[in-house]
Amino acid sequence: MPSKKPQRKIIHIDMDCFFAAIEIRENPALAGLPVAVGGLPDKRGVVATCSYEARQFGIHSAMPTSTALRKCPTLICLPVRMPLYKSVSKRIQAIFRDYTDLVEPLSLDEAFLDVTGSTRCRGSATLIAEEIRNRIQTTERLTASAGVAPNKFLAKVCSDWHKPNGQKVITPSEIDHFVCALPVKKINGVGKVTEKKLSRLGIKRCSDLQKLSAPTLENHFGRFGSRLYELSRGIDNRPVSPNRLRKSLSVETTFAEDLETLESGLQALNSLYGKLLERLDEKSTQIKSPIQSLVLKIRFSNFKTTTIQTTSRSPQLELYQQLYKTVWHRTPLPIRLIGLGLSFSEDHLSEQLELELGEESEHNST
Ligand code: TTP
Ligand code: MG
Repeated sequence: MPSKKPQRKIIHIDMDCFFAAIEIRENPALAGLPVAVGGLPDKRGVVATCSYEARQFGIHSAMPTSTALRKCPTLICLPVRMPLYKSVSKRIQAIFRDYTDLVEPLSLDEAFLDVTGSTRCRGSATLIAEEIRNRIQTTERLTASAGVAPNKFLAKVCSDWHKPNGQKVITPSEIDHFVCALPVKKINGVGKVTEKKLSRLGIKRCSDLQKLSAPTLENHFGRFGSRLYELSRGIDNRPVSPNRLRKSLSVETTFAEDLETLESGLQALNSLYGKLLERLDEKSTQIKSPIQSLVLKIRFSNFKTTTIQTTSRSPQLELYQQLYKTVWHRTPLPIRLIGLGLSFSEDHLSEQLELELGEESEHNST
């Protein structure tokens, strides 16, 4: 048996209102003003993110831009400039990699770092997080927040704690005290529905959750129940995986005007299919397993959303068209959004993962 593993040191870094902060940096006259980045109101776009000044008006990500403008008529709405944000993202990730190879990006502005083995900053994760945030500030003129903890779950909760431009550390001895007081809605995966369900069971905080046995939680929440059992005790053994394998990929578009006919829908689907192939090509290095199914997502004019899928080993336009016709005949309503997705075989993923872990442990034992 291997000796007891050292307590891990995980950092979660999350940039503050990332897209908006970059736009404000590019045009300092916008500083202090309510700024949103996203789709335009006449195109029925939604807000991707907004400045803290805009958040004070109740504006948030995914809100229709037209609603945001009603809440704050002086809101400055800017279009998304993805290539610019990607270039910043690349540079901040290079800073992360200066401290450890174990960097797992979650999105353009967010990553987990495992610095357990790092000798930088005298091996102090707290100092590493501070130094990284200082470097981002100096080189990019942007602020980031960080969480430092013995696992991913707690590190992510902590990076949000003193946002913006703050950081919070939880040491191993503080875990119990911290999680007991933690509201369950802070647990990643507990959305409005689960929160309500828990609330009906009289559960508001993790200390309440701790009173339920694992089987009881599994009865109520299935597999997520056993995860709740662990997370409510501050336990999370997921490793930081630098080469996280992709399980799905999708593209979608919301139309300026609802599509009223089958033909217009099929036409839109054809061009979206082209985008899907482009994206598949872009992400090819992250995909290590075969395609398992094709997924079509449709949102109707009444905002009801449906998804339908079929098994296939390759992205085929004809199959998406068939799925589309099925939905159209089932629900003949104007269509607001079409999404095309691919899901990759999970069995293969776990085989791949085992293979990689096997190689790693072999490496460790030599
Ligand atoms: P977040 O980190 O969720 O948000 P944020 O960085 O804008 O703000 P915070 O200070 O609260 O961290 O997302 C990072 C970027 O991803 C965000 O700037 C824009 C983009 N994004 C979307 O495009 N759509 C979304 O629904 C969300 C949540 C984010
Ligand atoms: Mg962020």
